[in-house]
Parts: sequence; structure tokens; C-alpha cells
Amino acid sequence: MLKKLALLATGALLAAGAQAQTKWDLPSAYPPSNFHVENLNQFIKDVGSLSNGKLAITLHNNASLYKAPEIKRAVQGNQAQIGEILLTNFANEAPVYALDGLPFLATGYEASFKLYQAQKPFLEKKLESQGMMLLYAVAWPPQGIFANKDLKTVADMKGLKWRAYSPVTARIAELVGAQPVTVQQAELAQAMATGVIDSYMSSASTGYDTKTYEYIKKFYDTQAWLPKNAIIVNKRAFDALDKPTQQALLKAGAQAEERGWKLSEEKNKWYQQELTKNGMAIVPPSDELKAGLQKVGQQMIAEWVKSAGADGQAMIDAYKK
Ligand code: PCA
Repeated sequence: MLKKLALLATGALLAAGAQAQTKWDLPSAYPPSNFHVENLNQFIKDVGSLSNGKLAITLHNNASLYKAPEIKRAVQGNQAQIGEILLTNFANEAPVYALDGLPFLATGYEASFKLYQAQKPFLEKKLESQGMMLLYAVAWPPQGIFANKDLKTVADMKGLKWRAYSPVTARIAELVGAQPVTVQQAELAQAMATGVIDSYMSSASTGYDTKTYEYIKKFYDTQAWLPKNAIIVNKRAFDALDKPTQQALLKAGAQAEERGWKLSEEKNKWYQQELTKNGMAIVPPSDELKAGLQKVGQQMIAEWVKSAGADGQAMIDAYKK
């Protein structure tokens, strides 16, 4: 009888040992229809299988756990062990976070990936100094302008009630005489419904996620820049994993980065079709509008280089090489 009990106890211990599992929370500010979130779901599955179930990540999407601007601090403080951030949201904290949010520096997927490689060592260093690490980053589709108004030149942007999602998109508004209101994607539909804003710059992806076609009927396809979301990890939480689990996480991250960049480009076409199907016109910008926006971009790049010092110049040089 005693022997049997001892055996049972050993069995229970063994089972518990095999299942010893670390649980992480992953806040994201975007909804299930978003390609970043689709990619995250696959990433989480991959982490589970590559780690033999030892690391279980729970996704909290749509800003349900933390709002977009709070996620970075939550990961830094280890309230969340891993999280998704929009880098350019943190432009005021350090210039490196703003680089991929600048208009007309890198405008296609290839150029944006090159810009990422130039930015990456500086991004890693910055995050490391804040007790975090960069796992992977994926570009949003090219940014265009959603507006009902006819925009033939930048002068037509004057007075727009402009939704900004970052200091950079607020600066664009200032330079063209629009009125910026900062609203994150999770609150964007409401801001349109209540008339707080009547225009914004973002991707077809966000236009789809927020049903922008119910309020705004034109998307000016300016392809001005491709900002990135990054998946960041708390360094102490990472260090607490055993080596094979760390390797599993890194591997799943590398796979998610590769898959994510492809998904962004592929799904952008689908998002644009959906916008069209729902009554939105995808409008190529006039040469005048393009030229005006490029001028705004040049000024903003010059301002950035000035604020970013030697590191900034090194990033630009590495990108232009
Ligand atoms: N969508 C996000 C950021 C960039 C993008 O394409 C947003 O509009 O909030």
C-alpha cells in the first residue's frame, strides 16, 4: 500500500516535471483581422511546439491588456514578458524609434528592409539599455492618406482634422497646416464616428481593420513610408528560460520576421481590394501632391538627422550604402 502510494507520488512528480511550463503574456494593440496579429498567432504556436510546450505565450490583442503607448513600459517592467510595439510611437524617447516613421526616406518593401538593417544595431542597443531585447520586427504596408476631401496639393490638407498615431505623423500635420489629434488604432473607428477626425495617414491594413470606408471614401496611395512593429522581450524573463527554450523562442522569432514581411506585402493587395469592394477609391496622388509631400519629408528627415547626431548619420550612411 505504502509502496503504491510512493509510486503514485513519483508518477505525479514526473508528470509535473514534464509539464513544467513558463507562461508569458503578450499584449498587442491590434485586432485579430490584422496581419501582425495573424503572424503573432502562428509565432505563438511555433514557440509552443519548438519548446516542447515549455513556453506558453498568451496573446492579448486589440489593446485589451495595455494600450499601444503603454506596452513598451509594461515589457520593461516585466508586467508583460513580451509585447508588440509600434516603434515610431516612441519617437520622443529616442531618435532611433522614429527612423522608419519618416516620410519618403524608404518607400518600398525592399528599401524598408534595408533601412531596418541599418537601424537594427542601434535599436538593439537602445532596447538593451532599457532591459529589453528585440526579437523581430515587421513593416506595415506603405502609408497613404485617407480623406474625403479632394487633395490636389498639400495646400488642400490645410484644416483637415488629422488623426496622428505618432509624433512624426503629428509633425506632418503641423507642416501642412492640418490639426493633429493623437488617436491609436484601437480608438480610431470611434474617432471617425464621432467626427473628432476626418483624415489620417496609415496603411490599407488599418483602413480595413477600422472599417474606415464607412466614413472616408478615398485613399491617396502615396506610399510615403513603412513603419514597423517590433516584438520585444524582457531580458530578465529571457535569461530565466533554459537554453533550449531560449533557442526555440529565437528560432520562432526569426521565422515570424521572415513570414511577416511577406505577409505584409501580400495582404496589402487583399486589404486594398477589400477597401475598393467597400466603396473606397484608391487614388494615385497627383504629381503636385507628391512633390509637396516629398518636400515635407525632406524637412523632417533633415530635422531628424539634426536630432539624432552621430548615430543618426551612421544609420543614414549605412542605409544609403
Ligand atoms: N497602422 C498603424 C500604424 C501604421 C499603420 O499602418 C496605425 O494606423 O495606427
